[in-house]
Amino acid sequence: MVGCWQSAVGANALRRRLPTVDRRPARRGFSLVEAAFAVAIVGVAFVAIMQLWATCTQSNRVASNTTAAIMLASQIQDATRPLPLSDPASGHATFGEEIGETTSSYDDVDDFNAKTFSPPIDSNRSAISDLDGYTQSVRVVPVNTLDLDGNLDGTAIPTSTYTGAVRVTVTVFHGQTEAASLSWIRVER
Ligand SMILES: [Ca+2]
Repeated sequence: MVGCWQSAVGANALRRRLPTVDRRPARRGFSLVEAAFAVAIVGVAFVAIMQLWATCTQSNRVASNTTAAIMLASQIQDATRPLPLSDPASGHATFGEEIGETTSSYDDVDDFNAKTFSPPIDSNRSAISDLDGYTQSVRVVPVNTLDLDGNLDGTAIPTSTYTGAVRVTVTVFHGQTEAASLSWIRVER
């Protein structure tokens, strides 16, 4: 019995002296290749995000320019809306502004023909200096009341022909780039 007790004591002492075995998996760092792959993936993602951001910014800028241009075309439409097709003094004798007329004194629709406004003007014909990067270009052509889609290029019906109707087209440029165009028909009231 004594021998057995001594043997048990010896085994316990030996167990205490032995190092504990860590059975968890050994930790391993990233290799250089793995790190390089990670950097490459992050780089590609960063470039893609930057390209997407640039595209969105460009799209927003174009949309903003188009909105401003449509508004400026509408200003010409509003400016000409109350005007007759014939000059109150000279009638149909002149297609375009009469001698001595200026933007503020235009009194019929075709006075606006072949005019450009830069800075653009509002419906009261006042310059909009805040939008001086835009230009309104106006064209007025006569149209046949039975063919309102005709004379698109303005050559089929000479401006000396009074038809009782005109097509007004306003093209708005932002810098040198066309940003919007608006056309409408006006008939003699
Ligand atoms: Ca006039």
